Amino acid sequence: MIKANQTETQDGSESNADQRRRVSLRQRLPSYQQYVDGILKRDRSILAQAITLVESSRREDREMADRIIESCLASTGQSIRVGITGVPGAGKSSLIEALGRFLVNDCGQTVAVLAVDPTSEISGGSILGDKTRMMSLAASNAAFIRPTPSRGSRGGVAHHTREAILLCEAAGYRNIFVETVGVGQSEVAVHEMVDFLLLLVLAGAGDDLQGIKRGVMEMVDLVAVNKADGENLPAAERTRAEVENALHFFPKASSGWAPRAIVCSAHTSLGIPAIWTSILEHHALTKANGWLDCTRNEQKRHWMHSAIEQGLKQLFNADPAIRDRLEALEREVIAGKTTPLHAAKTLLEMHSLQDSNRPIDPTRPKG
Ligand SMILES: Nc1nc2c(ncn2[C@@H]2O[C@H](COP(=O)(O)OP(=O)(O)OP(=O)(O)O)[C@@H](O)[C@H]2O)c(=O)[nH]1
Ligand SMILES: [Mg+2]
Repeated sequence: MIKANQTETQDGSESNADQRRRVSLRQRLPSYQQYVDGILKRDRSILAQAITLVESSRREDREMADRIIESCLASTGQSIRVGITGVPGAGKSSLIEALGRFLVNDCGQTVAVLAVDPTSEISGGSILGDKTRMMSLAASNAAFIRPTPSRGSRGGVAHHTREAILLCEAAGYRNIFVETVGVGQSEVAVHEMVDFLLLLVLAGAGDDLQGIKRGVMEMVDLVAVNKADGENLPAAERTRAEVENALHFFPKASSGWAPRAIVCSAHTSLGIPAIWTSILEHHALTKANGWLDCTRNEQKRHWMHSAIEQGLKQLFNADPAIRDRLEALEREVIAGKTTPLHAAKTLLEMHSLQDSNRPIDPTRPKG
């Protein structure tokens, strides 16, 4: 696509000046080796640029991102990965900042924060709000904050964030926090990439657990009743007791960990050390009993399968013959002339038939 500040020649091709500008812009970008060296040396600016490559939909960027991640793989896996979920406004960002400050300032730890915010769906970029809120944490070299566009889909969150986690680990960040949008499927997506899931709730949540689905309660390792400060404290304590009661009704997790409920305040830092203690105890337990390795292996397997599914879906949707036929079949389904299942089968058969007739690309590496 030709951008607004580019000129187009009469035949629609890029002008020489534009080509030179684009090449010079590319030349200013780090080389593959500079990316890898920069990440391993914890150059935060290079790390941020590498995550931008991961998020890019351009083919060249994706290829570069894949090469970088492959080269960094040996330096990954050493962190504690924590997902933080909860309804909008529960205080997830504020709590991550308080926890991050505690870890960096009081425990000498390193922290990377990958936040996912629904507002970025509209702007298509990063969210400033969270970053501003997390500013005091972001000032430290021991911390890296990266609000990531969610792209409005579970897939978007999952693939980019997983890769961003690996890059942050290669940069030596030993604690990775992933903030979810707290709605729909995002908890499931985050649960599939972290070791520990922290659910933030607010006072009063005990009544109906704020509509939190049973499935989510089964995944959490710790429930923290946030905003337990000022006159809110007694209500938060009551909610904590109710949540703890509710947790007893869930079957014991296969990790051997018994989920807990505590009160906390991102504003007064009440409960922050207790949250950290829980995370460390969970890590020690699951490392010792083999659950951590087992889960991470399972997560990698799942990641591979979901990438295959996504890739197949992209191939299918990009097929012009399918696109044409799809609309006609949609109309037939709506008019009751055929069933949805039959229409789907017709399209899938069309696609697989085309695939088997497609010549094998000899330029692609074998094996
Ligand atoms: N009193 C009190 N207010 C808090 C606390 N934590 C967060 N808040 C306030 O709650 C509001 C929402 O906080 P955020 O940290 O943005 O919440 P969030 O869950 O990240 O919100 P989204 O990302 O929009 O879902 C802000 O106005 C915070 O100042 C707390 O511990 N006590
Ligand atoms: Mg937030």
